[in-house]
Amino acid sequence: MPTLNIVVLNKLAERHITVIKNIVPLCNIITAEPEEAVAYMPNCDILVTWGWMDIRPLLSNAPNLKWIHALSAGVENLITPEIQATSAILTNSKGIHGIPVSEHVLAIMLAFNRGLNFFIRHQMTKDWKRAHVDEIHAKTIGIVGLGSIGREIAKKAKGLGMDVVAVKKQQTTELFVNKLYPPEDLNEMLAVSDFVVAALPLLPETKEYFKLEQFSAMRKSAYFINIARGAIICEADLITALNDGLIMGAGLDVFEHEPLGEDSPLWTMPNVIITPHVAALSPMYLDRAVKVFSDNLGKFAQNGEMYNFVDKIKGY
Ligand code: OXD
Repeated sequence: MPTLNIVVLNKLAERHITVIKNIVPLCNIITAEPEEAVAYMPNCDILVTWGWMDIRPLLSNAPNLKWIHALSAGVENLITPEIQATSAILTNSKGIHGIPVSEHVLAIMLAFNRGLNFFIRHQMTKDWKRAHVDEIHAKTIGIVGLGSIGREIAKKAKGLGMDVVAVKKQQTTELFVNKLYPPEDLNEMLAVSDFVVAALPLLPETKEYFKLEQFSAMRKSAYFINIARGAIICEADLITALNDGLIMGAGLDVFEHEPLGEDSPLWTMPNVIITPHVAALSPMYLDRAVKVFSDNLGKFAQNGEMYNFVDKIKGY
């Protein structure tokens, strides 16, 4: 096997290099910013990037490129005609997000129920104001999309005494879910949920999956949480739902346009918690992502069966 040239568009710690070299000792690993990476592309066999990066400028002089790997689960900026035209395979890091994203969802649910969105705002003005606080115990969480993230959310919610319902295409047996609904019964599930969590991948068929009809089907006392992708919802309809009191509040980590524009009314709504697309982040993120990459690298080097393939046309 000739030496593999791997270009990584992210800094790596020494321990990450060691993990990769333990799997495939015969490799050169170059970490570079996208602008510097151009110089390394003529010899590059494998490009490790993020799904939100625009790598098109790197492709024009990359005759040996065989594999593009995303350190993220999302690959939205990698599904382009330029990348589709290459013979390189595409993989992602799906499967490593369950722990941080589920903790993020719990943090948002607890924050709303214990009034933190209200209390933190009043702390700024030293205002001793009490407000209604509640328990999440025995509340119902409705999870839309039961992949590895949805399942981890279900497990943790169940552990906190919540009733868990979910929407899923295949009616599988799920250890932590009380009731599964088929996609056509989405609105029925929304009507029984105190918290609705969107954990769906963004695909052509899940674009604007949540519109005014879905927000109207939710309870007026319910909270909507989006840790998937902004385009899963119609943001204008969510704003209407919040303004008209169709739902109680929203916890949003992802937006139609990121960063969220300064003029978005969502910023100043007291019943909205905004986080800047950080739900999956954790000090452990890169360790886990490098493990996925290096496991797959071992298979690539041995012509074994790789995993986490992304169809470059379909986008998933
Ligand atoms: C991802 C994310 O796609 O964190 O990995 O959103």
